Amino acid sequence: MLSVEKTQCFSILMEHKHDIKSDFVIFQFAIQYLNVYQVDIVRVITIRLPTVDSVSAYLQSVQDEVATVLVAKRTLLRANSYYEAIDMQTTLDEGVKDIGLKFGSQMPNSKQYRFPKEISLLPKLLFHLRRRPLLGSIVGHEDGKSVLWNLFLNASFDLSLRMVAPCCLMHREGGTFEELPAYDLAMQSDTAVVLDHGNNIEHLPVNCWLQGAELAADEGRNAAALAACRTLAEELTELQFPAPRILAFKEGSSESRYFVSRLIPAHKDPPYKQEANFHSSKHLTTEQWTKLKSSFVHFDDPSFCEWIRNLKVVPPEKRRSCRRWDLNIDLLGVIEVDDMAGVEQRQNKSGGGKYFFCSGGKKKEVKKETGLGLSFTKDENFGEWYSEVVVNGEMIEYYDISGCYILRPWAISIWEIMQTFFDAEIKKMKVKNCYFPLFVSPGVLQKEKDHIEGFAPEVAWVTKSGESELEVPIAIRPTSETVMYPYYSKWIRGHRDLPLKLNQWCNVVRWEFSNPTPFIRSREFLWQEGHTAFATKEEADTEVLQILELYRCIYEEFLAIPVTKGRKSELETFAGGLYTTSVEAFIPNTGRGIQGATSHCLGQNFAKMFEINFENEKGEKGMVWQNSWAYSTRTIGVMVMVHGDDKGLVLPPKVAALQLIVIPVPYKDADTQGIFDACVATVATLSDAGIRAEADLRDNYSPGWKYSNWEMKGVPLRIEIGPRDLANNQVRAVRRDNGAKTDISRVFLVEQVKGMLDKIQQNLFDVAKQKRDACVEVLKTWEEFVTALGQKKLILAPWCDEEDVEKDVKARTKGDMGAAKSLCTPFEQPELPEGTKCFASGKPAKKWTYWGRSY
Ligand code: 87F
Repeated sequence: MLSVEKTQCFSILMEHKHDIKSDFVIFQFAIQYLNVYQVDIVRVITIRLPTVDSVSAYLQSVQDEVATVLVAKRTLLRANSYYEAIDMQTTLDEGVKDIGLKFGSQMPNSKQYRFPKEISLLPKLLFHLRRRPLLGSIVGHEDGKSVLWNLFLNASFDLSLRMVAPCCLMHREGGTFEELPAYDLAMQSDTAVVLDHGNNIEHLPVNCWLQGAELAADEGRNAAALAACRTLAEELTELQFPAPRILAFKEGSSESRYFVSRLIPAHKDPPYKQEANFHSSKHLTTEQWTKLKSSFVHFDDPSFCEWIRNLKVVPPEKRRSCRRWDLNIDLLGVIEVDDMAGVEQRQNKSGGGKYFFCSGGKKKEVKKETGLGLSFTKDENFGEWYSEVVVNGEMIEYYDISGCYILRPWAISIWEIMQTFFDAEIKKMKVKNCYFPLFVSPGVLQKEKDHIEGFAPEVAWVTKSGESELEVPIAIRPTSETVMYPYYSKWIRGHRDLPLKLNQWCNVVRWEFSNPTPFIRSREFLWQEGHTAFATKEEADTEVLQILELYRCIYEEFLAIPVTKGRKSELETFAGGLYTTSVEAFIPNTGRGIQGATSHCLGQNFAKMFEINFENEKGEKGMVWQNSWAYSTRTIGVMVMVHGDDKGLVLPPKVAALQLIVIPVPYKDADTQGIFDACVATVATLSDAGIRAEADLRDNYSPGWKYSNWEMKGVPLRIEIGPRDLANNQVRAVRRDNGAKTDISRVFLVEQVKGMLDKIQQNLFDVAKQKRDACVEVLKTWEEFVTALGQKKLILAPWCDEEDVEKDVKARTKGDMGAAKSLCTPFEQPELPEGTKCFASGKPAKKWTYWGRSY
């Protein structure tokens, strides 16, 4: 176990506003390890403890310093109002300071204290939590982001849920509530989950642990249930300060499903996700990392679970009798349910609404519900935003193997649209599709040592079948040069066998170790790989550029993403090849370049290695010239990153599975059937015209819910049809890209919609280009380079084109964010005046090259 002695810094954070009057305290502190293995690591411990009743036991069981925190907490718990609590803040701060002064000294300009002394209990409590404090942030769709969740899942499922949700109630038709075992609850499809609402940044003073409510309810059918839950929650929290905020999940919404899925133990965050939370740990060697990890008590360490159990977290005293949800819970999840017989009707004093507890009642008030969007914004937390968008937009589901993701139909349909285009184009070029096996024998893999050398750690191997070791392990293709070329050698004899142009659509596996990201860096991905062989270099050169143009087309015309065509530097050229060309995109939010697709001229390197020879017309022997080229599902990730916004995905019409969604908006006394019929007719008209359109006629969701849902999924155009539209023979069209609303007469529906889809496609490209161009910095000196890099720019600089200089640039820019490198030398070169110097070496510059950090 890592001794706290080694820590340089210890800060105590206390949540003081959120648990007033609760019988629990949420006790949280952070330990920051500075310069341990040269990285800063913050561990935050969040623990929920009953204090009011049993502080004395804690004082005995925990060390002084921890006890002091609890005592300070307790002081606060005496507050009767928010204002009193604020006043107590001073007392509390003093308490924290005392702890700091007692055990260490405050760091200059910081709230942190140096702790020279070993505090032996603390490492036991170490827990990963990088995000906002409090257990509450686990609830709702942020939960997946919190490693802390695993604690609950490992502590026992029932208990886990109960730690965040002291009572789990299911709403029954007719306004009754029934307590439900947590596990059943997770499996329910139309359940109202009453949970603590958690810590919400916009609602700081509304966190109470026992009576908050988080609802999962099916809107249409269960709007009433929702209202009942709200009423119940209000009633329950009537005496509570601060009052709870009630959030609602709708059954079937992605948030709700995500939430429910997180309740099932199999969905716990895989370790790589936890590791991903500690970006700075990238710089650790594997050994250091292993050592560091083993130094901490891990969430799934049995002793930790044991320790948690030993805390004997007890729920509060029964607050009101005759309540179905008055439970006594011990740590193993044993529940004693209070007397639950009888029907009880309660008046909701605050809202005036009624709810009926237990059977037989009816509630009367239906309140408007809260919509849930993304919990991270693109500008503030790009990484989290991205993960959330791909999941909530239903492109990706996380899988329990690190770096592997489930590609859901919504993503695959985009892939298929690009595939249809590209496949037809290469067929026009006389490329034929084929399929080679997934497995590679070690022999051929080793044959091309130069090319494989740097990649070897990423090659995955099959070593066993059942329980028996394979005699010879088999590699899984990371790319197919070594799989295909032995057969090229066999199939190519004379000039009549040339050119040989093959392509395959397949998956490849590269066992990446750096931070996996859906679509962008995954251990298995889909791609097409083209492998061609020609008699002459000229033919090969021509094809390299033809293919590159198709890649540009995919990015710019399908995905609406501006790219730069160019050539890779020597250092960045594929080791087995002669030269590499690529299309390069840029992500303004992160200031990183991203290689979109590559088209290589392999020269004759592989031909030499694999003896791919032919005889020309004159009977002379020659070696073939080869190319290889690929684009992958990474394209989809770039699209999400470039166009997505705070409402979710934004799909360019050309790649969207659904270009348009029609939503009926029936008001109370409207001609609902008429509206539904108009929706169906609208879809039929548009579909006949080749527009990918559907109507969302589900009767269990409100129009508002549907709007957000399809916005999250990025459908380019929404058509709403309400009573007014029906009367005027029109529809209302709302653009996803800019929110613009237009009323369209149904007479001109097809033309207008086509026009709008074209405009959306163009606008997405224009906006993306404008954003990218605004990031381009043309510069000439090292100082300017360093400044621009710090400002997340895409740098265009004159370069001497020397490999050592690029290595030097990498070395000089190394750091937490990763080093800068050359991205490409654009084919379109600005003028390079005589005497221009290289920005990095001062030698005469030969070309303009793009530089930056990259994915
Ligand atoms: C990882 C493990 C083993 C990239 C790898 O770009 C081998 C490799 O050869 C490897 N990662 N590469 C380079 C792939 C080059 C080339 N292959 C055909 C392409 C286009 C398609």
